[in-house]
Amino acid sequence: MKRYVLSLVALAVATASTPADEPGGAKYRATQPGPKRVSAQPKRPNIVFLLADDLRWNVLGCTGDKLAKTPHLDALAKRGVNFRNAFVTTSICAVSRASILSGQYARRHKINDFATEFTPAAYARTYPMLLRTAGYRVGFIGKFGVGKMMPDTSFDYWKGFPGQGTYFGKEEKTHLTARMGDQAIEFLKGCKKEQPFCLSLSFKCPHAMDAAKREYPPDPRDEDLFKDAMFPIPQTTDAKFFDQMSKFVQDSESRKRWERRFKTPEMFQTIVRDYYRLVTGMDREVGRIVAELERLGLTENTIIIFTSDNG
Ligand SMILES: [Ca+2]
Repeated sequence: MKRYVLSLVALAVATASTPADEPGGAKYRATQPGPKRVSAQPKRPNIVFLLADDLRWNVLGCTGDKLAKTPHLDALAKRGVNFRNAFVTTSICAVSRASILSGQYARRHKINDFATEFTPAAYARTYPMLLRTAGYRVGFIGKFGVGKMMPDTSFDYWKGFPGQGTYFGKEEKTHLTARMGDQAIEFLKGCKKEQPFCLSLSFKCPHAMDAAKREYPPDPRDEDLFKDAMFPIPQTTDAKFFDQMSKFVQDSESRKRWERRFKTPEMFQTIVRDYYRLVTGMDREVGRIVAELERLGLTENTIIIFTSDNG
């Protein structure tokens, strides 16, 4: 999916500016007749880029899950394009996010851990910075996910944070996902009709609070969802598959997490119900953002992209 996503963004940038000394620019047109222009400047699209964290591909209604409650994402998929044959090239947070921001595979951007930063030159070529250079108002909300130094001053609107974030702060009663929705609406309200914008919103949801007592705490409004649902246990949970794996896989971090989350059928149901509640909470905020775009009369010229860093 990411390659398609970044293609769209690159198209927006290409539309935004044509240097005068390149073919197609002013000097070239002065000596060559060229094609007739229909209008001086096509209206540049706004972009809302929504990124989930650790969202499995198949836990949305629009990707075939009959138990999921994701009406707003399903509606987006219905009126948009659902890329059904898309792949994350490097399925871990920071590396995947660096690919999304830069449009490059890991072997080229060379960010292969959680501490490495973009070089200043590479950061200037990320999609938000290219759009900003092209005149866009750029906003970032949520988990930045690449390096530890936050590029807060390079955005017109910044509500990003380093690390993983927490669903509930010490004093904070509102769920993080809902707070991010509030921030997105604040950003949209601050936009002006004459300036295109790009909002990047990176949910924490539905990432775990690793090793917390409750690892996937939902919005209190969603506590009652899925209470009676029984989620199907994957066939590959059977020990005969695990026994066939090599020792380094059997001893891996994944197995430790499986032990504390999925070891018994009861643990599996408890964790998966919370995970689906978190996804529904995220869906609610997507719905609020789309409703705000509609209220502002911006839906006709805004590209909304929804994807995940890894599953
Ligand atoms: Ca992730």
